[in-house]
Amino acid sequence: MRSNRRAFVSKLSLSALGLFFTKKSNAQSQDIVNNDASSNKGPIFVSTWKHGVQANKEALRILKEGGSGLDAVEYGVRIIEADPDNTSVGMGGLPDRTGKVTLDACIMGPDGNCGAVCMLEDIKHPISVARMVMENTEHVMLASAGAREFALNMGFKKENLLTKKSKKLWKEWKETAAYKPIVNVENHDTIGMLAMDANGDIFGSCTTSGLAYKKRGRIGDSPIIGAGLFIDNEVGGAVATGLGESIIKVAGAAIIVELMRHGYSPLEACKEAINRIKSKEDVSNIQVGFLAMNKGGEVGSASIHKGFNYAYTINDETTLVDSHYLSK
Ligand code: SD4
Repeated sequence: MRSNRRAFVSKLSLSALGLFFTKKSNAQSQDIVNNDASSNKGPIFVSTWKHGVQANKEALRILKEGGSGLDAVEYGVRIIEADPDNTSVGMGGLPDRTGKVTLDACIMGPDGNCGAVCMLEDIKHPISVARMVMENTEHVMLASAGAREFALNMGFKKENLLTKKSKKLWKEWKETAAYKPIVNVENHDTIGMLAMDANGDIFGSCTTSGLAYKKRGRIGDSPIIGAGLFIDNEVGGAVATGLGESIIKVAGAAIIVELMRHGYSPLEACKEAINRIKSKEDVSNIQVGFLAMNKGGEVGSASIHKGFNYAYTINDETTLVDSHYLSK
């Protein structure tokens, strides 16, 4: 059940926090508990992996310029979708085994509204298409050719997403064509973002090209509300990264929010979700990372293996925080 191991960081000084998390390489990350009364509302941003630093900064900029929380989580991750050097999100994402880049994304707001696209081809910004599904259709998710047609009708441009680099990597892969989801940072770096605005409302987004060299038609957790992302504005939000099949099997993001509703801290909830995966399958070659934020602005994360990290932005400062991990 719940442990009381919490690092209370009062008057949160982000530079100090950076030190706290990077000083000891073996140190396990704890919940970030925000005791600063003036800032237990937002803006607070967290996003998965190192590229989250750039995404959070953009999200903060959008919010400061008068954008909504939804604009912030959309435009924050668009920066990563547009980066051709990033091989697991948007343009430049590694293709499926037939050489096609297929993108998955979803977005969710504090009113419980959400939108998603999966297996979207030729469109660089699936997160914006997901938002349009939410705002301009009576549906939650559009897939494949239908999603593409919808995007083109909404004015998105058709683009080739397979870059020289990703094509070369795919061709190299084809020489052996061995498919094995490997545990390493390079192979798993979906961007999932959670934001709390100045009203304390919570928003989330998640976007990915999915697993490299996946079977054609395969969809992971990232576009699935409740697996890759879930928000309940009374409780908090959670996002996931890593092997989607394992995340879907435990309804990862939804279960974390539900655990927080029942009093778990974000860290405890993420750890419990990881433990559920561990109780179901051999995780020696699987990486999953969860990241959560509650209504108090507290943040926590847990992964199966060492190596997962996330960007944390509060009071205009951004820190890269190493996740708690559960394998020895
Ligand atoms: C998927 N969860 O498609 C995604 C992959 C991922 O970091 O997170 N990569 O299963």
